Amino acid sequence: MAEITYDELRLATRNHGMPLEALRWPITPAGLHYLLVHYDIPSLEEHAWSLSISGAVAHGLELSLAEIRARPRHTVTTTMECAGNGRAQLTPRPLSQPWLVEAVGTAAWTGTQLRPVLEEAGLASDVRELVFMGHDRGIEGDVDQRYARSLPVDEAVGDDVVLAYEMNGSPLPPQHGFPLRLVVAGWYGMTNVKWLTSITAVSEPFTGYQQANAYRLRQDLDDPGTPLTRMLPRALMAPPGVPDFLTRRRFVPMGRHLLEGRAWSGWDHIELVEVSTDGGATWFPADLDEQPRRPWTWRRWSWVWDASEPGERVLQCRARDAAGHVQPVDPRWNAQGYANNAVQRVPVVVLDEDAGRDV
Ligand SMILES: Nc1nc2c(c(=O)[nH]1)N[C@H]1C(S)=C(S)[C@@H](COP(=O)(O)O)O[C@H]1N2
Ligand SMILES: [Mo]
Repeated sequence: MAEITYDELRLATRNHGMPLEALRWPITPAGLHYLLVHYDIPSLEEHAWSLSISGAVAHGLELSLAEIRARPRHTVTTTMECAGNGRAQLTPRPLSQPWLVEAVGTAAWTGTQLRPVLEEAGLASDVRELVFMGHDRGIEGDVDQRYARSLPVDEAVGDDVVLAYEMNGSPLPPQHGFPLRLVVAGWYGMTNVKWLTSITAVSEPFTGYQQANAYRLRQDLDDPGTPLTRMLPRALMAPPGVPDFLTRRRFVPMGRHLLEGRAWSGWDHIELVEVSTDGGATWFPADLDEQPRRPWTWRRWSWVWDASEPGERVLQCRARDAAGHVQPVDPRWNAQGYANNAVQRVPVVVLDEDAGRDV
């Protein structure tokens, strides 16, 4: 891999991935959940904040946090993954937050469903999209902007679209969107607008930067491309054994090892996870735990590996969802480095402990 730039390093130290050993938890503790913040984390105070719902609606609404909390509670447990996850493994590497595979986490988001709020506001019959705007402001692609994304109406009224004020049972931490964020279960991370301050009903497609320039699959920047929506399937493994501090290369003793991890897709439930211990020449179906109630909550898999010979191995895992999406072995390149769900590779050294080194 070409050396990362200073700008990428600075982004990588502000934002962080989920350490892969956290795949062992069904719900990712807040501090281990990945984090992606385009600009600065705003310091918002509950009493000085409100959510406005306006645009092509019969009744504009202005809701305080107390009013939102007084509405019926709804929790969605969803795996959330940044659309740029896997970007750093593309060649040439699109310059942005240089994710390897760790830009993921699963949290229980509690708030109130968006649909009844929209019903109360009364959407005009020609409304096509809802625009969700965050409080955070910055400059990107020479455009001074507040972070904003839109959703088509038929997606916005889905059961698992929530105005969330809690993460894993506690108020949202500042970095994850305090006091309120949008959560659209199953969609790539960028959809889940943090520090939400306004929702605007519009009858024309929204052309803001994060919609029309970013988060599109395209081969070059002149190509309008197609917008990213739901997460493609991915299986990840909690790397076995112990790591070397600097290289993160893994060391395991000879013998049997439980390989385990989780797999998810925003399209449908995971129906197959396969494991390879010989660099992809042969694949074995893993055991799958029960799929959680919703397809977009990751599903645990496990498989016992008998490491019978010393030497170097490459462990891999790959998932297929019930909609037929699979993971490619080699990354598929696109200009901004999105949706790279190529198969994870975990190099491991199997040690013959009788021959010396003890782990
Ligand atoms: N207001 C706002 N919302 C945002 C972002 C942001 O920078 N500002 N980043 C988006 C992106 S790209 C991702 S991947 C997710 C990350 O959510 P998390 O940091 O809670 O994991 O938030 C999304 N929502
Ligand atoms: Mo993201």
